[in-house]
Amino acid sequence: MGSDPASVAFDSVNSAIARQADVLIIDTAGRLHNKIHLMDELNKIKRVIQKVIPNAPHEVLLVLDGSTGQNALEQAKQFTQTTDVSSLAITKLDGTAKGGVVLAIAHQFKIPVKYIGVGEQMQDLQIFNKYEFVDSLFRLK
Ligand SMILES: Nc1nc2c(ncn2[C@@H]2O[C@H](COP(=O)(O)OP(=O)(O)OP(=O)(O)O)[C@@H](O)[C@H]2O)c(=O)[nH]1
Ligand SMILES: [Mg+2]
Repeated sequence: MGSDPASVAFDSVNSAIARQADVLIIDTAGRLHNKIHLMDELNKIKRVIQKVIPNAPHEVLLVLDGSTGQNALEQAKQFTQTTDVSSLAITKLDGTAKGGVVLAIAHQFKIPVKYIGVGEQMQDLQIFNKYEFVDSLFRLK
């Protein structure tokens, strides 16, 4: 709390290497796409990580709230402009919105959707399966 996010990321990478960890997940919290300095900070985090591991980060997962419709699209647009997003997770597809936003985002950004969120429990974060997803869109109640 209160320290520079990039230096936290730097320490995390070094610590992961020291502990011989296989995976390090860096979760950048509360980053609104309309706060330019927070977006720029993402690139600083990336540069700092690359001082230790030149080809890192190996994956950049953008998590979007699917219940916000157009706003999710706008966020995807802003984030992909400033950051090399490699995959998407789209959450809150358990509400009344049937998740058509997934189609719009996948179509517009050509970035694979890896996970979907359909509730608040751990098992509700699911690996995205395009066939099951299309089926669920047309499933009659
Ligand atoms: N119904 C529903 N709730 C969800 C889903 N995914 C997350 N939530 C809830 O949404 C709230 C916010 O989730 P977080 O994971 O804290 O969101 P975040 O994107 O990490 O937020 P920041 O770290 O502040 O940027 C929590 O109460 C979650 O339980 C989902 O797929 N469906
Ligand atoms: Mg968070």
